[in-house]
Amino acid sequence: HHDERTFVMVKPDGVQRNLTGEVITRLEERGLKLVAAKFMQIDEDLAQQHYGEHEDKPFFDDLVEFITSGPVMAMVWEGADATRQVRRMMGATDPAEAAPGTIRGDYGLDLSQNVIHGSDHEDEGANEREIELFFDEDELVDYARADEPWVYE
Ligand code: YYY
Ligand code: MG
Repeated sequence: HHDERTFVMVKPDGVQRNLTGEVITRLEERGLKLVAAKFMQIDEDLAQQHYGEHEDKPFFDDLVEFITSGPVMAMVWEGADATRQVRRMMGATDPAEAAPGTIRGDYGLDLSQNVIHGSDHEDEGANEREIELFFDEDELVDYARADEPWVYE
């Protein structure tokens, strides 16, 4: 199956640092398919829902403030093992520990300003929950990418 979907977001720091195109290019060139995108500013309510799992953590208020501090590019990407593969491309949560070659390892230095969000592949159903939170079903575009026969056997 090549149709696993995952939620990806270029965070406010990534947008301000003009890394939106770079993130999209990396995912595109890997063979993942963009099926939805929305350039938007997250309000406090959506931020608290999106990061609900962290509401008891000491960094929660700062996290909500940061993610609502400027526009983000919210996206849905599709492909084989997409959730885990995007996480591998993102690198570790802390950019200081993320391997060079990963998005966080190449573009970040600070734990809270780590450029990109991707659904957690170890949290069952997180991808579908996050997609639903940000997109209506009819905003997901169903199409074939011309290079698919060259990406998948
Ligand atoms: O999924 P991921 O973004 O890699 O990390 P999470 O553990 O879900 O934390 C969400 C978000 O919170 C993280 O991207 C940065 C921020 N954060 C923080 O500011 N301080 C921490 N100690 C842990 C996470
Ligand atoms: Mg997470």
